[in-house]
Amino acid sequence: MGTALVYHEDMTATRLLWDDPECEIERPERLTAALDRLRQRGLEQRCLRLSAREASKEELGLVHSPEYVSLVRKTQVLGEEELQALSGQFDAIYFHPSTFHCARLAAGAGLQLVDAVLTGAVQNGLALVRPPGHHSQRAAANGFCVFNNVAIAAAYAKQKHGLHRILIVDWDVHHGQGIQYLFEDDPSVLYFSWHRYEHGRFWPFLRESDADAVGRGQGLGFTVNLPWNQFDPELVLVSAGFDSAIGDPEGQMQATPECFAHLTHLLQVLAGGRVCAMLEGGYHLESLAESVCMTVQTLLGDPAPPLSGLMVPCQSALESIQSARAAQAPYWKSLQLQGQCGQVLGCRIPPQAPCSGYDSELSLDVTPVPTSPSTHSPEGRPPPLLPGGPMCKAAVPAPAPSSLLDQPCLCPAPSVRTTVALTAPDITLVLPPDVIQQEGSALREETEAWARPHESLAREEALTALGKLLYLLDGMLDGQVNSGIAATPASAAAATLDVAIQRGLSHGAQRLLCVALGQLDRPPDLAHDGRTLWLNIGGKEAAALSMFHVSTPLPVMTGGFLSCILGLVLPLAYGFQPDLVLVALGPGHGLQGPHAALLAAMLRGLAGGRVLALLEEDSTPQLAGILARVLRGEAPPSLGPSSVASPEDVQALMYLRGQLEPQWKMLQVRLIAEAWLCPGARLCRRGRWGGQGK
Ligand code: X5A
Ligand code: ZN
Repeated sequence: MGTALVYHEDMTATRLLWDDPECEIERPERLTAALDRLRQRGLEQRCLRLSAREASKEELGLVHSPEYVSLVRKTQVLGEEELQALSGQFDAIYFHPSTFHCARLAAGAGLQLVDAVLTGAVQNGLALVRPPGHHSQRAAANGFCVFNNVAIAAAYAKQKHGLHRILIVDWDVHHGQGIQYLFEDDPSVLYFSWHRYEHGRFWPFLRESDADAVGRGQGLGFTVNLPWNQFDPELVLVSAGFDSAIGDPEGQMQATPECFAHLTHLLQVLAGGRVCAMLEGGYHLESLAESVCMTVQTLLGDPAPPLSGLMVPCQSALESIQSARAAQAPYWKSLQLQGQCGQVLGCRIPPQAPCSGYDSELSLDVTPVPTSPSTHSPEGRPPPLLPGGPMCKAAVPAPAPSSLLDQPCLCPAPSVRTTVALTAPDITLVLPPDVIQQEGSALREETEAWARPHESLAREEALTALGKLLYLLDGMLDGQVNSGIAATPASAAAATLDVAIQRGLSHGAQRLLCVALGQLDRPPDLAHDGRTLWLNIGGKEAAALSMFHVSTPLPVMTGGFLSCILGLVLPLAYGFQPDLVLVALGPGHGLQGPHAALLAAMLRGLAGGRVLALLEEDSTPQLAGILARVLRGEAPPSLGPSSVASPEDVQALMYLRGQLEPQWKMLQVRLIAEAWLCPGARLCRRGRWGGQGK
């Protein structure tokens, strides 16, 4: 449906006229560097270009006082000395004669983006603006921010479009205290911010930036200071600051540009993909330009490049997340449930920060597991054979900022994004136009050779399906096709999956993640060499037979399914860093289209989007269609009002997390996100939307 890019050249006019080391980093080149890079990459050309308009007085009045707006208006006619004197009344602010015009364009750009997304003209978009907005308050400029662009957009989406639940994600390195103040008693706007804090020693040095600020009045629980979130929102606004990116002089953090692709990708499963990002901070021009490209590329639906580096949460991050969970627990049921289970099972944050993505030594093994660190530690991996695999950027431990930025991304986009290789032709009817219907098949002889050991593959229909699957898989492994869907007769599902795994491993995949839904047993001859992570959702009971062989029952409730994906599948998948993902919907998988779509959409964040979905031949055309759309980059449909996880769901999840946490460090992250995914999860809230589901 498209991505909007909202911009106006006039916004490069405002600049610092005097000497001020604190403010000089907020300069016009921030916009031109980002835009130039978008052009160079051909990304700008793929967007719907919108020219920013000025926000009106009434629109600014949605969050600012009339007195403040007229104060800023008057700066247009002030001389340099007066401008400097007025600027000095605020913290980290400079005014320029063009400030009022620029700030109105910046706010207006956000409104245009919201209009474009909410009228369905586009799916999502980015507003490239300055001055930024998230520090600005009802009657005060602050931290380079004059009007609060994102807050105005949220108030406008409520007022003009009648929305009731808006999520604001603020990934700028600074706390957007301005947005927090404006919505702290408003339960219809969930403000989530992660930011550098340093126990109050990082700008803006505020006590209320800590995790225990949770909102007030009706808005208790709707201010979340720290990591990730959601409450089945209708719209996602992003305060997209890139000053947490590597090389930034303000933030001094280490986020690689790829991180922003993943943040964007994770947000795209919310609100039916309606994501409006607006530029906030970001002061290292190179890093800013790259990070903006990653964001736009992901908004356009391209798969996120694999993350480099160690997948290990650091101790202080774990502590921060824990504080935020503790502070939020009174307001969100699922946090309470899991808190209890976690204690019972003794899952706590370990005292020492671990040093590798996952430990090769296994304590709970029933089956033998590999112990050679060279196969298991991310540092010692063999180079990938696949184009665009996780090692395509030659990840090294603790990469130096400059070397990371110097390396061009070596992940070429395959010429074909998604291919569907189905045996029942009527399914083509529901496919999007750019999804290719595969005609080809692997050579008959080769197919037969792969099928020989499997009785269930002897039948002609099974062989035909296998030939198509092998052809598709080879296309993916050779880098011609990014993702695909194949089908097989139900009776041959397990054997077909077995062959797909063997073929993938022998044809270049270094690490293969297999997510098997329904009654699919782990292939008996699968080697325990750590190259395959087998995850069965639909087993009889929760069991971790080894760190690479995990089985869990299909969750009963939608909330349980979400927790399973967010709290188990994704942490394991991100820790494993596969370069190929197989997701198989086997006999009795019981998944509805939207659930399957969400799973596929989230798995698409792995392996550069190299995901092959295997369906049963008698699956509905709708299921194939929805998966094809998600795999080519469309947002999955919203799950709608959903139930919280059942006690059994929570227990299975907590049991597995407890078992696997010593090996898979990503599991140490205690999620906050899942609490917001279910409207029913809200505690202590009547009226508004608390009791009525939506
Ligand atoms: C938007 C933004 C930062 C102000 C830092 C002042 N403002 N030291 O990133
Ligand atoms: Zn910032």
